[in-house]
Amino acid sequence: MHGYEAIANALEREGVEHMFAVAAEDNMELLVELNVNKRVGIISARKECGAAGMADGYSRATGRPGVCTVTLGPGLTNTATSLTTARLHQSPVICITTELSVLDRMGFKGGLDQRRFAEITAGKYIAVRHGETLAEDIRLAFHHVRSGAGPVVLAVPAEIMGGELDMEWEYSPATTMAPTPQRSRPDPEMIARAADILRASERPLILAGRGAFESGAEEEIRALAQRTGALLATTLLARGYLVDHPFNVGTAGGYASESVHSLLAECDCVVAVGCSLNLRTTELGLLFAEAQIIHIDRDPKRIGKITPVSLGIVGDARASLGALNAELERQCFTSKGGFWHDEVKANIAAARPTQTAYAESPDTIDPRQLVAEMDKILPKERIVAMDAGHFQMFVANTVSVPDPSHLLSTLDFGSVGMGLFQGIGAAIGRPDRHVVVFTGDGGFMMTLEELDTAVRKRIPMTVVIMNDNAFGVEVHMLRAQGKPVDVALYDNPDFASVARAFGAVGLTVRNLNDLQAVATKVGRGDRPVVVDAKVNPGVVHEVLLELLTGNLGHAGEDK
Ligand SMILES: Cc1ncc(C[n+]2csc(CCOP(=O)(O)OP(=O)(O)O)c2C)c(N)n1
Ligand SMILES: [Mg+2]
Repeated sequence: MHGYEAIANALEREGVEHMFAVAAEDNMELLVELNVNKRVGIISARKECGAAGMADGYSRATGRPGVCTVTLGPGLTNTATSLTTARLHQSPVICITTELSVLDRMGFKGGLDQRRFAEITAGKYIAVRHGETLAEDIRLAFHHVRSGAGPVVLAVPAEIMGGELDMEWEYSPATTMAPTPQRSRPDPEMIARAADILRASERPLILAGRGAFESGAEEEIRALAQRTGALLATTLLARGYLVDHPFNVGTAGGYASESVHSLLAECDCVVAVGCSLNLRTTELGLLFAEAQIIHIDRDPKRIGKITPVSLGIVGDARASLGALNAELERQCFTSKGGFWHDEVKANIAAARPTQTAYAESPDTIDPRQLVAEMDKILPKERIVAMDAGHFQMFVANTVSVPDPSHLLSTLDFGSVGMGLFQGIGAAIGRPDRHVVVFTGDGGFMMTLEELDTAVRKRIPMTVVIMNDNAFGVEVHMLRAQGKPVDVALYDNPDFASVARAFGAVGLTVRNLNDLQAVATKVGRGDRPVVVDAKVNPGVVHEVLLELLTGNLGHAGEDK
């Protein structure tokens, strides 16, 4: 048996259904074997950063390992930004590459210390040592990513990949080694201290992040809010969580409306659960500066990492909140009502649908109006992938998702250009969902080669380019500094024509009328729909304005 046949067998046994790839002389036999004999779908990307980014999007959308393969050396270096993004999100991504024998290393494709490269990007490098350890090394790679430790580069020496294995091949999947996932229970001492803080609080807030959603803590959050009269808020990544709760004010931080913002600023205690308490949520730490913060997370390294807290509780969100509820019950605690008053409820309800006065212009659409209209047009069962840029703030304000697991934010590494890759990967993993990618014109131009992959794979996704003919963030920053903005201005090609040349549907939007054509195309057919939305470059998001002027404490629009 050849090494590539053994690897294909292992991947099949691990349940891999799709392989994101850029073929080269060192991995092509593996790809053929997977495709022909194992019926694993091969998603051939145009460039390695795309393949790795798609594997990341696939894993985010499905929760399963996303596997990609690239050639050694330059193929691997091309994955740098995608693997770093995956590491910062702790995505279960396995990137399979090869290694040259020691003698070859100085020559063709050899000028890279792959271990060092992989350790600073993906975080982990597993080099297969011998044919005899191949099974163990592959199993270790799957065990690593399934344990939540983030991505790994698995490097197979070229002579093992292409050579004959001198042994019986047997593979048992990594899942057989892993313990059943367990909930980590909090220390009762810490729970008692949290109860003390909550008893002394008059206006508590429960701030729920993606971790709370993933741990299934909804019932416990509702019960704790009822018991303490707490206000509820979520992080941006937990968008879509607890939306029907009358005391949920929506996204905390800069995206909150003025009235909601004042409510948040009144809190004297924050139970932050399953969230990072990043600077956007806390408005550079100013929003909850006076409050006692209880931070609950199963990973002790995340507690208090960005924002100082009064008490850290290491534990699963659901188990910890359950214990906190039980402790307050044991103490027969009844709150004085906290935020749970009709007036607050009415304020929250009134703050929700903000009627925005949109900027009028003959050739462009207000970005807020565009996102609001797209929110109505897009199928409800959607996955939203947001690229990074000024435009993303409008998307974050308004676009809705069925629950937090349907929102892919690529901001982990702050890189522009991950949105299209992750959207394609998500669409491959979740064909039952409509994927929409929101990107800027700058981000699209950095990544448009993968539009070809979406067309080739007949993915009926939607790509909305919020086109201001600029690196908008830089333009607004330069302008705020009184400097010329030319370095950040770009004349773009006609994206609708570009899309059609790729074989996608291409549409241009300058006004509400143009959106009617979009509504007739989205979610139909077997091709991507690319919307070149000419957005009004004069509309600057309030969160960006705050950052530029340093005038924090003011609010954005909507929720
Ligand atoms: C890979 C990468 N390059 C550059 C940047 C710096 N940067 C941040 S936002 C931005 C503008 C991107 O332009 P566009 O996609 O058109 O979005 P806009 O801000 O115009 O809405 C740039 C270049 C970055 N974050 N990542
Ligand atoms: Mg732009």
